[in-house]
Amino acid sequence: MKPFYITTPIYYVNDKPHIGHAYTSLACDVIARFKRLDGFDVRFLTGTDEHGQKIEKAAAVKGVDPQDFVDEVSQSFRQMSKILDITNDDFIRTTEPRHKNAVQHLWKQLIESGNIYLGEYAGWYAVRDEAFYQEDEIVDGKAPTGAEVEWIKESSYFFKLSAWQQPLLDYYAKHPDAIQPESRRNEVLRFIEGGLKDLSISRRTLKWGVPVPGDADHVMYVWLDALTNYLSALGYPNDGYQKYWDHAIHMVGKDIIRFHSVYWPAFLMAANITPPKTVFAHGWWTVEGEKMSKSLGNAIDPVEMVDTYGADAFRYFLLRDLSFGQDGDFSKTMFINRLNTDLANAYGNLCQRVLSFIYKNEDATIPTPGEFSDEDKALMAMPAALLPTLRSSIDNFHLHRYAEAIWQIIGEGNRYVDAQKPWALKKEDPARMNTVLYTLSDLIRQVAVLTQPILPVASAKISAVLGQKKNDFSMLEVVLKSGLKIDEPLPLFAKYV
Ligand code: ME8
Repeated sequence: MKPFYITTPIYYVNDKPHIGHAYTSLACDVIARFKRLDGFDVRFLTGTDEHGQKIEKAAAVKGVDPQDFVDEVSQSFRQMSKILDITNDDFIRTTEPRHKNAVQHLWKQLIESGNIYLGEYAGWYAVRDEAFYQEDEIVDGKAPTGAEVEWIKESSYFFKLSAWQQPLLDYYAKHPDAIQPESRRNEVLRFIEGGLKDLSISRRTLKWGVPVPGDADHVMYVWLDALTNYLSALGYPNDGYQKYWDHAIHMVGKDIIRFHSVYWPAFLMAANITPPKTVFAHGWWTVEGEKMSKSLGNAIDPVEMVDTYGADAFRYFLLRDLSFGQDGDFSKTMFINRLNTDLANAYGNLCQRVLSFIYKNEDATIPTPGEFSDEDKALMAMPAALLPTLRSSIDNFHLHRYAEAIWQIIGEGNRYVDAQKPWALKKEDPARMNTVLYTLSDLIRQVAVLTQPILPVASAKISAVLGQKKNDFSMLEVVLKSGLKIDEPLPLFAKYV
């Protein structure tokens, strides 16, 4: 099986998860689930970023020890994965020994290759972004991101980022897909072409971090520490990490593209490791037209959403509503509309109409079909025929098109029910009714295979009703068994006002 590696950013544990974190994890989950169904050997990683000044401050504000603080908040991110039905294979925390060992090893590699030197940093630092800013980047006394900055002046180790300007440009010229979408790639290239300055990669005044090997007065810059999680979770520096590493896809929000597409590949090249295959930066969610912020208290809590609407509904909306890569707005009205229109009315209704009809009128048994018309055959062939399109929507990160394409088939299914009127055929032509019901059941069975990456809960329910145990894409090649006893179908999706 071909290896496949996908990662979310590791989230800061200064606060609990919100819709933005859920979104990135969910996007990765859809891709990971699809690839597993499509026969890949998938490794899907998420986790938490637990060091640095931001976390140290957040713990201090609560008056707790940083380790106790991160232990607690990290749990809420694990919980988010669980509740959203996210199928990560591993959950890495930067406070784990396996991670600290890996980062210290990487540091030593950078020393050995002559990429680190001791100097003095004097400049601006934004704790919120955990980022250094140049004087000319400061706007009205703030970072370009709007974060507060403070002036720091201290002894610091530097990474020779300036030496990697040309190698990075050469690398991206040879690997045009390494940064996606294209607008982000252009943004990164412009930044690199603008000139790279050496990067401060240690702090003396901070205690909450991974100690610099051989100099206990310094801890590592939190981004060098954090980025290395993608390797430490694969067992780096032990042999064997390359198996997945060569196929790495980092999914990130557009806020952290520079760290992933400039600093990270430079650190890697300097340690003689190939850069990640792809970094994809998706867009930004606002809520009812506003930026999410603590002061507005408008963050959408994934746990509350799932408690109220179920994991599938939240997953479906996030994935379907936003053109993947673009910014989007979460509006309660749009959310409810989507659930009612696409889930309850379109998909739910198709399943309920057909399966309840069989349950009630056909003694809960999949009928034996007669001769299929061209239309019947065309309908049953649609899901398998869609697979190449779905594959390309996943491989090209057009995630919103995934559901869109399947819902066209669901629309066809509903039109077919309306046109064939199985309830009327019951008296007029029972044999034809059997063929129609069989055709529809087979369509539903296959659609449930295709919807698994987005709607794992509903898909599992449909497969259980239809007694289908295995659910990978090979199930699109088999035919539904007539005479199969089905379980009572319960409504899949609620309707909301
Ligand atoms: O940056 N819309 O962690 P973080 C869309 N620890 N996505 C959003 C979002 C929004 N409004 N808000 C957050 C960090 N995200 C570092 C990463 S990786 C080595 C270290 C998502 O907790 C998006 O993926 O601030 C963004 O990049 C990430 O959460 C930032 O999470």
